[in-house]
Amino acid sequence: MKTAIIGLPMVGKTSLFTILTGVHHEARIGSTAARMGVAKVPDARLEELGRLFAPPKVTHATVEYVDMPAISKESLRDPGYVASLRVVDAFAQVLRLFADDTVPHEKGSLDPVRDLEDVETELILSDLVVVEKRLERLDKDRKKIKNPELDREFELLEKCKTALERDQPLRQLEIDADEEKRLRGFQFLSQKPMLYVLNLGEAEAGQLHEREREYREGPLAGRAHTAVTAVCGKIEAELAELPRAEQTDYLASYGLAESGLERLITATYSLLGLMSFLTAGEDECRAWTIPMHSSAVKAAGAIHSDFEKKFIRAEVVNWKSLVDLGGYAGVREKGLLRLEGKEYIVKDGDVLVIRHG
Ligand SMILES: Nc1nc2c(ncn2[C@@H]2O[C@H](COP(=O)(O)OP(=O)(O)O)[C@@H](O)[C@H]2O)c(=O)[nH]1
Ligand SMILES: [Mg+2]
Repeated sequence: MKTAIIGLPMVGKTSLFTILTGVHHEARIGSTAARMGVAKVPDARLEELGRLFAPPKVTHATVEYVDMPAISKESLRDPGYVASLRVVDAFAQVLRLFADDTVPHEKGSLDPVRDLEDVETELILSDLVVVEKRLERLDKDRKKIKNPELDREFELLEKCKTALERDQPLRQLEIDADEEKRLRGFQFLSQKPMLYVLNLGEAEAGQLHEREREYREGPLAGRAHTAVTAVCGKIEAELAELPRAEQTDYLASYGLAESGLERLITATYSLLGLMSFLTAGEDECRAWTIPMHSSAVKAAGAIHSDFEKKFIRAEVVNWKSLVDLGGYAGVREKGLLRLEGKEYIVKDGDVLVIRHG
């Protein structure tokens, strides 16, 4: 699962990417290369299970981030740049709210809603080119051969075209599962789920949650398949340099209770429709990523394809019960370790033991 960090120049994309993934790279101005890094999904449940079982390995779920050079008309004309955007599952768009005279803003003033509309327009125009080309092709083909499949695709793309011409991103289009499937191959940019990341200045750090709510309920409300989160890039960067023991105090000095990065990663994870289940034992405690509403047999497959093929049963217990009762013997005694079959829908925070042939 990949999320591209996108936005205008000088809004803090690369800074955020570096703090999220710990990947440093020298700035290559004008380069259109996308750069990849991996972030651990913070998980307090996993940490507690790790304390209980004390295994040599505690393995977090991960999300992949791609640091993209700024979005512009020019960059979107570069096929390599567009290809890097197409393959991701979601976008995190950094919106600049921090003021800093030493770092000029492309447009000369701070206006995050203007900025996001500008980026949206570029994504929409890029999709419109693809839609129009395909419609032309379909038009020719339909004159040669009668095929209801072609007609259906034509109608669907007409619907997309109408939306795009009205300046509406495709993620807002109401489509059914069949239409979703037909559109998937195009990897339209304006169809990707979007996380808006408000990058605040230090002075506003204490009002992080208020600002986030203000935008979520105000100008960013009612946009399908989007989410909003606020961070203070400068503070996060300084935080990343501090030993863990000092981090809480440092956050508190700005009136903050938790790191914004953890919320950013969690928001990405849920925007992508993902959740995690856990496995826990003396060898390893680990969080695994699966789509929400996955069955036990699919969860088994996330661990190993053989587990999916030779699945017999899953033993399931909530992580909290396991921690509170001090391990498997405790939950078994209380009858809290349940046997579930293939079709069981795994819940966030379930600990699974897969029985397989
Ligand atoms: N004051 C302040 N400066 C920032 C913040 N985030 C980034 N910058 C600065 O803005 C400049 C551009 O940052 P960068 O992350 O490279 O932006 P990008 O062009 O969007 O990738 C750098 O000089 C950063 O130090 C922030 O949250 N506050
Ligand atoms: Mg950058």
